[in-house]
Amino acid sequence: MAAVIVITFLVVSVFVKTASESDKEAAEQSDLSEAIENPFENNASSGTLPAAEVGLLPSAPSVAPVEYKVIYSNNAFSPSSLVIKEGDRVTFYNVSGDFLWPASDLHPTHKGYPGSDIKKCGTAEAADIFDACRQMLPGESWSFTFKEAGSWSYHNHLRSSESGVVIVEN
Ligand SMILES: [Cu+2]
Repeated sequence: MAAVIVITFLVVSVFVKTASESDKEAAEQSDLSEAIENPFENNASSGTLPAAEVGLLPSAPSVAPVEYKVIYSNNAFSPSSLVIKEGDRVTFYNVSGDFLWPASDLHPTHKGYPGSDIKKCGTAEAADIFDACRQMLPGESWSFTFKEAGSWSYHNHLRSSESGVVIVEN
């Protein structure tokens, strides 16, 4: 009887040992296959490159639009001349104590920038023209995105001798 118990114990022990070793092997194999797959995961699986590398590619798209500031104070725009790229945005800040109404030349029709016309103020098209279409209070700002290349002079519609220019390159 004792011999049967000992044999049973040995058989069970061997089985347990074998099972735990094969689990361990399986776990190691799994780690190994992950280690092999990982180096390719970034490039092949997702199809994208890390952001830092994108700019180095010759076929990379042009840089993201830039936001520029023009400050109006003391009856003048600063900078009075600004060079930007197509698609960049210019925000006019009224930091003076007066009203401000930046708009495309020529005064008073404002038709210099393509599509602009003071007659469009108050219509659905007002958002697409180089014209604030309103008196900006002290402390207010107004932004316009330049989609057309060219040299676009502008003025303060309330005092048309106050002027500046935005040069848009493509
Ligand atoms: Cu005007």
